[in-house]
Amino acid sequence: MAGDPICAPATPLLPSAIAIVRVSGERLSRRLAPLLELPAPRRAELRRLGWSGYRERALVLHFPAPDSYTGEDLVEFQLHGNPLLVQRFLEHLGTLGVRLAEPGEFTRRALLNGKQNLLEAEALRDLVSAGTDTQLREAQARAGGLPAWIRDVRARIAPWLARAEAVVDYGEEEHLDLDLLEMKGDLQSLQALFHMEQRRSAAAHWLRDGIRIALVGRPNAGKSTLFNALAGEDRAIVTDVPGTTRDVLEVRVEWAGLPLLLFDTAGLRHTEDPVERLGVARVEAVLERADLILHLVPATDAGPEPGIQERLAPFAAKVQEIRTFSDQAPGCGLRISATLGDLAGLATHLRTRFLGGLAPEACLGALATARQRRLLDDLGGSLQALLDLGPGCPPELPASTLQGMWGLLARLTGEDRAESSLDEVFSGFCLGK
Ligand SMILES: Nc1nc2c(ncn2[C@@H]2O[C@H](COP(=O)(O)OP(=O)(O)OP(=O)(O)O)[C@@H](O)[C@H]2O)c(=O)[nH]1
Ligand SMILES: [Mg+2]
Repeated sequence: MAGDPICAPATPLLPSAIAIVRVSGERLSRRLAPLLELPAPRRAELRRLGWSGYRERALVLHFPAPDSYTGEDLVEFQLHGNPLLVQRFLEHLGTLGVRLAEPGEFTRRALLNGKQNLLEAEALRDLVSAGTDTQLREAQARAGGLPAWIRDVRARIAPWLARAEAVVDYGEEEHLDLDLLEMKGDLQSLQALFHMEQRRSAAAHWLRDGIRIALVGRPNAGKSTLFNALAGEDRAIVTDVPGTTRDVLEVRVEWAGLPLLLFDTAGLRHTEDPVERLGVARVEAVLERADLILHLVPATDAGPEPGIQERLAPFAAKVQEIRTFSDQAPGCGLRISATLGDLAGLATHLRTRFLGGLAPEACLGALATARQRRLLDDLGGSLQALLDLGPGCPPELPASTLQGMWGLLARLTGEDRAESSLDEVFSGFCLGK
């Protein structure tokens, strides 16, 4: 029920200097009266709190409705950062009729009270979990309000929607007509806009989610050397002994402006060594989960080993062969020398493959989540259906297609509050957000 008082820790339950507990709901000054007198709006004041034998001095902030994060009365308590103390405090709030919030419930209320749109809410969720600088910037760019293109699209289709609906409702008695050709001519240019946004969002989704890259190849192909070079530190052991790497190593890095999750693996070969065999077996799971499998083949080899190619065949669409040891033998194609630090070809390859040639900066602010991209694709499909309408079609067709597009935009921004799509978004939130 919107408006019933909720509370949650806004900081992790770990020993720390300060723990923040948030409370949101209607008429909080009355609800919390047995515990404290709320300070003046937006003024931090110290309060002595006492309950069931516990005594705490807390800094308290009060944001009366509607000027708060949730749009309701909101109170923040800064307590000493002891998890047990926070637990006891939350329990006491429970006795005052303040229940524990669901994950994302504060932000959900912000959305319902018009404080935020759904795109901003999703961006805030991603901001909290961003793990690299690019991911931070990507989430921040999306947190900055409604993208201008959405406003433009609305402004462009609104008059046609109104006209189409008028023709459906009063066309006969008022002798109204919808000039299909004129409408299509006017909306045609949206096609290029949608294509561009789809391109940007296909790239932005990699910036948001990160790219999982598996390094595979025969023993001594240079996998661990490349892994270390990309990680910028000596994470994996490198030797000229074949079979050095046994386990799967994992590192999260930002490289060439891209957030990468790298996996170094055991060299693929038939081996009697039981430990190495286990390592080779583990490669399979990495191959499954990878977005890109870099098959490292030394430039000094005649070519890739057929046995390995066979093993990678089921993943062919995401396998890229890359020649290592470019400092030791001439050749063409994608070539690197991790020991010389010559990795420019790989950077170009990754940017082309995952960003479609766009610069990372050009993708900032684009729609990036799976939900958003689905709706964007649907919008593109609806526009195509509209442009495909033949002469003489009944006005109900363009009217319902335009209504559909209007509805998709509303689902994108969260103005359409279909519970299922909100649940999808807020299930990913942490407690207290
Ligand atoms: N000259 C040259 N040597 C390289 C290059 N890459 C790796 N090496 C050398 O090749 C040897 C094997 O490198 P690793 O990175 O351990 O190879 P690996 O593929 O991880 O090997 P395993 O873990 O045994 O499967 C080391 O002596 C590296 O210094 C390169 O690009 N050029
Ligand atoms: Mg290795």
